Amino acid sequence: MKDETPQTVHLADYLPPSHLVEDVRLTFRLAPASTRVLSEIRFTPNPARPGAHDLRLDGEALGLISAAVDGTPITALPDTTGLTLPAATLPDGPFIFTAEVEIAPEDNTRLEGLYMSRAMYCTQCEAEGFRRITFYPDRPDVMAPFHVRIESDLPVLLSNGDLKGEGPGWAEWHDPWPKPSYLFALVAGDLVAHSDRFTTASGREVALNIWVRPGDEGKCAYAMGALKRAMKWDEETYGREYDLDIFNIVAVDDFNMGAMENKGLNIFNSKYVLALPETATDDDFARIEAIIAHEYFHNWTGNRITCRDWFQLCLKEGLTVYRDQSFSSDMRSASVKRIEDVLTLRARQFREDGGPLAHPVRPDNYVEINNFYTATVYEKGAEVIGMLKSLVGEDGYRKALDLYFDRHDGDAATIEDWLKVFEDATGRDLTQFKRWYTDAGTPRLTVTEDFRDGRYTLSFKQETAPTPGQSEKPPRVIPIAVGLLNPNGDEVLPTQVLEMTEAEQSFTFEGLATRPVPSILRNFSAPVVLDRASTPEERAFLLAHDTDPFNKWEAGRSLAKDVLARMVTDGAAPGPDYLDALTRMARDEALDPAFRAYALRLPSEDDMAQTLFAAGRTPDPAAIYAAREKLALAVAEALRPTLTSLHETMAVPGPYTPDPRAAGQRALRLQALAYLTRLDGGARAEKQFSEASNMTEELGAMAALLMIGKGEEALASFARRWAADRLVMDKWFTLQVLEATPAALAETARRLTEHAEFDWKNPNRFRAVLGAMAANHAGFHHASGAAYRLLADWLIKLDGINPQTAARLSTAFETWRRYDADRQGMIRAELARIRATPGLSRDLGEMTQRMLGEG
Ligand code: B3K
Ligand code: ZN
Repeated sequence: MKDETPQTVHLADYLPPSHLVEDVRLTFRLAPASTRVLSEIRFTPNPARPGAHDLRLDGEALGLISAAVDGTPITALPDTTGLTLPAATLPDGPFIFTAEVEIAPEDNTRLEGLYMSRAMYCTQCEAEGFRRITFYPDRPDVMAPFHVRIESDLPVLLSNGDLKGEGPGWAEWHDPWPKPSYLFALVAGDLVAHSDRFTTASGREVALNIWVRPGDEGKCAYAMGALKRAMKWDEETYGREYDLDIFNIVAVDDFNMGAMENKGLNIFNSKYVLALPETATDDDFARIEAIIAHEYFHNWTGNRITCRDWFQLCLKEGLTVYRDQSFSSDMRSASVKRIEDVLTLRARQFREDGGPLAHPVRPDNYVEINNFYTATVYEKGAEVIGMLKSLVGEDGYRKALDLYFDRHDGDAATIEDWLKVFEDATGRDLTQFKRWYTDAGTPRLTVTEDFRDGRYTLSFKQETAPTPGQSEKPPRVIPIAVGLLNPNGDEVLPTQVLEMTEAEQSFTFEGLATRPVPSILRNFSAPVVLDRASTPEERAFLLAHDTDPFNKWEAGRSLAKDVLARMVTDGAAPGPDYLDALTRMARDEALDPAFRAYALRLPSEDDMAQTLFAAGRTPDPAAIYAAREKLALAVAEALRPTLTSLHETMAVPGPYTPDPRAAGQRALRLQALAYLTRLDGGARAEKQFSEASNMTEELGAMAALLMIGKGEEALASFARRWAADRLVMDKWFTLQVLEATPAALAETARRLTEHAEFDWKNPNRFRAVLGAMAANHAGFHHASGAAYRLLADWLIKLDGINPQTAARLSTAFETWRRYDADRQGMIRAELARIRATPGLSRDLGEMTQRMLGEG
């Protein structure tokens, strides 16, 4: 379907709704090609908008059968985006709007609104999918209680809230909590439940169900455990209890993203629910725990308090990511979790912030809001809350959050409301802090130092490069956590948070006997790029002695980056500082194995490209690849005895459990295996592959074999074993693409798109091949441009059926300005080709326009 000429929506144009909704009744008569939706909506004029106003109802791709106001049929006709009821035709006071529409869920390939996934009906309404179900003021600041009746012969019929009645062919649900339409959900299918119970702190009994296809009910125990841990954690940590008698989760195979927090009826991509030791990796288990928690936490941060408009998206997303990160760090190792979160932040958000798609945590304009569910809104949004907490302290944070829940329960709130509760609860002025929400770009923090007469001075300078639409970048308040170490390794100053508010600012520490070694930006206290000249000896010293686990890891990381950067330039072999430091760290049994695994991992190629570009160089993907391969081999050779012993000692005895301790050991063992496979021709990996009793080790061994080009047999046996499991087969597709050599990548990906099991309409499978292709840095940026062309071909094809997923994957091109003129020319040409496609969606249209820098 063609979209109309796209309109830009501006935050500055916000107006409260003309009418409020007091109550909604919906009846669904489900049929794949012709579902009837009957609605009865009680409207009342909004006192916040005095005077008589037209009522605009959103509605897209709806077949209008009939509509009436207080029983009188309306004469207005819908246009392509909705229906306007002229003020003159509306009563002065409350009235009831009724309508009957017809929709075709089986033809809905966009996976927005009501659609079908393998014979099951399900919905996705955030952000603006409800308007594809019926006519409604589809905006988050219109909140109402919903009554829903579902008529269908399917055995399981679900909607939000509590079940009010059911019989053969029907079920009725009532959600007493007023909610915006984006939180509406409906599911109907032949499903079975994995059930449990939870008793809340105040004694409410909650029935918990995870609904899946018959045959999958044995794969839900981990997700259920995670849900119960999340419910308890939110009571203990934020004082938030669940507020309905039933909590349902449904796993769906065709889903555009990870999961959705619909009130009382969360809908999940099955990938983030189903897990058994033999089908899911340790990383999968960790992600399931995090996403189950994330969606559950939205019940308070998102549902009970929602967003006034979509510009405020970070109000619920940044906060909820912050909450799920804190939950995971309480459940697991906090320091390892922090390393993982920063790796993601740099890989996705810094990348976004440094290119044409840079936007503030709270954007002020959009064409298609689905394009703003970004790493900036989510991950940087979470970092901003972490900074706020370190500025106001633990107690201040708790007081502010209590006030937020008290003051805004039931509201559709804004970032101004959010900051105001912090100001009121702590007395702190947050005017300058607000820039973190309104200004895009990653500040670069340059550090210089001076030591004389026992006085040690750290001087900082902050600079943020211009971003699209924002040329001025006034200084922000930056919390810089600093500790000082003596040259003998003792800490002379434990962590202290310096508050930088000026463009340039110095901080002095008195009474030091010797020049200290600073540990700056501990625990990554602000999302900035730290620029400080340092010697390899000093980095090795911090890797050995820093008491802050994050900075300890960071020291090893920057050491590796320095080594790699030199190797890229002059092919130099890695120096002994790095290899010795790495050996000592790998052998240090006082360190968590998961930490050691991360410290042994080399910086990714994309990370190196980002780093070189930020340092004013043009990254050469082929040179980065070659240098990284060479470094990996050098590490393998230099650490061979250590790695051999780690591969043996880190084997976890007994049956598989997904706990963080065992997972950390497996991660370290697999890291050792990956290096050793470069030396032993694959002997260990083959053995491990054939003996593996869990997916983590099976997949890790297969990856090692593919890496040295010896994976054919493993691939074949893996495919035989897992042919019937879609989620496991996604991994089979992905791994071949990720491990393809740069020259073979495009052809490997193309061949896989012709595989009988390549279902391009399933987002998981599409991403498993084309998303993975973009993640293979040297292959994607191969000088032939073949991968660029292949991706563009597929985006154009997918855009016609699923614009949201196409637009999301187009971000593979967002880094184009980093590279040389030839690559820039090729990518620009692909973006222009996409842009010129007739009937291009608003989603992909906006993305290509922004990436091309057309405004
Ligand atoms: N709120 C949903 C995301 C909806 C995305 C719409 N394009 C999941 C989440 O963040 O929890
Ligand atoms: Zn969320």
